[in-house]
Amino acid sequence: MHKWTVNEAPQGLRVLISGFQSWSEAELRPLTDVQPCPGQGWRVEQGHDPGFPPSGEAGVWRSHTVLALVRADGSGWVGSVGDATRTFAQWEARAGAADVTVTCTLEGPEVPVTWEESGNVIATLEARATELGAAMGARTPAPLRVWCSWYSYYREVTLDAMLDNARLTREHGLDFDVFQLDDGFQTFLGDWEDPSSHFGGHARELPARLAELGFTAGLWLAPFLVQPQSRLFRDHPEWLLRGEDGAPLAFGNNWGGPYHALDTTHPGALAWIRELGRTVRGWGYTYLKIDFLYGATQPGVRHDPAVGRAEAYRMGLQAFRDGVGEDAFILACGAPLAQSIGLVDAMRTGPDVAPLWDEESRRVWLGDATGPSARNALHTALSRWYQHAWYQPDPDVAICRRELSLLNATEREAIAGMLDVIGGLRASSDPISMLDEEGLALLRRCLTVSTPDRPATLAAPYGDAVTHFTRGTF
Ligand code: 9PG
Repeated sequence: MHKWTVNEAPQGLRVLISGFQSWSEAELRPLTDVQPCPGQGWRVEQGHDPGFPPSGEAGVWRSHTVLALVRADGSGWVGSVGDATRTFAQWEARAGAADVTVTCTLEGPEVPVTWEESGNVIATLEARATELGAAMGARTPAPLRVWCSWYSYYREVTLDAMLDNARLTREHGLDFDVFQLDDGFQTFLGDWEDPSSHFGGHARELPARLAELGFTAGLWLAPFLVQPQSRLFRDHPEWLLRGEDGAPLAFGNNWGGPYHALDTTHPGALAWIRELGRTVRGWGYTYLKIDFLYGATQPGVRHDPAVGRAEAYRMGLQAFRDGVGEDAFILACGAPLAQSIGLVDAMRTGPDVAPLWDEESRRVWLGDATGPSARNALHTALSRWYQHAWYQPDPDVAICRRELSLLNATEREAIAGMLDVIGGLRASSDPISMLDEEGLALLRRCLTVSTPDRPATLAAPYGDAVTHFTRGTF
């Protein structure tokens, strides 16, 4: 463990943290505040690293890969690492009476760890992020404009809904590059080739139909997850990550209950992941949104006990990349961030957007800002601005419709403005037929690709990253 003491009163400092995976909070907060930690175990599994969860203690903040302490004038200290391929760097800042103790624990092989004083935290963090990206061969292709089925059709998506929307965007001259089918086309996680009863076709029928309309076909998969009802679960229990008791580890709570994960150190599981990639590529999909990737990092008993969690994750990701090919575009989601650099093209850098601004009950009273809301999605993606050196950021979809939404006009505008600052992918999920003239105009604006911006300043009195990213928009 690396350890430093900062001889400065904690009351004058703010801390910048980045949570474990896409959906975990990233934020700039007064160091003496309490780092929120969800009370329910499954929410810790789904939004954080159960091996290094947020502390829940006043004045104790945990962060992954990087951590910064910031003085009122924007100067301070930056902690960073030189490599993340096989190592989790677990940072903690602990406020004392008149000083701060900072530690960095490496889970995995030793890597260079740097803790440095900085006259400008923004500049130093960006420089270190750029170095880490370069060391790990970051892929930052041109950003794509994506229509995704999730945020309006959810699991009820059908083949017809995909095609209707694809046709309508052409009629309205909306410039999407990719039409991406999300969760809902399959029966169970793991049985990707079995269509759901409501889908009205098979996922393999879509790419050719989209190609006729000039679109790249995109598909959502959770390649490391296995539902207990699936054939995969029944046929290959030996490929599953196990708990200390020897039983397949069940964690999280989605799709009607907990789920399992593949043990990505098992050669059989790795071959299956590679084959899954090859299969969907064979169906014609060249854009893959691969989700719930953190499943491969859960603490548990693995086939090869010599492989650590970060390395196991990367082996699984590499197998998928090998299957889909070097030229496929991979968007990772629910994924450990720095450990994905070099293998993915884009990364969701926040929790899900939802057609509502904030869900205060969950965020404030349950201490969990990993839930779906426009506020959580944008706040977190903004607080990770420096990560554009690691992959194309995906701040999730804009919402321009007025139906099926609780967002007001100001909130819809605010989302558009923040997407402009975050840069990266541009996406929408709106059923095109729901958009009036105003909605279409806003969507056209949201599909304009921009360059990621940096915060104007990290100087006090502002504590909230959102208030820093203005560029004069609001
Ligand atoms: C499909 C969705 C969409 C979405 C992803 C991801 O913590 N949770 O329970 C939780 C559930 C779903 C979720 C995120 C978190 O959404 O981010 O874009 O693809 O899966 O199921």
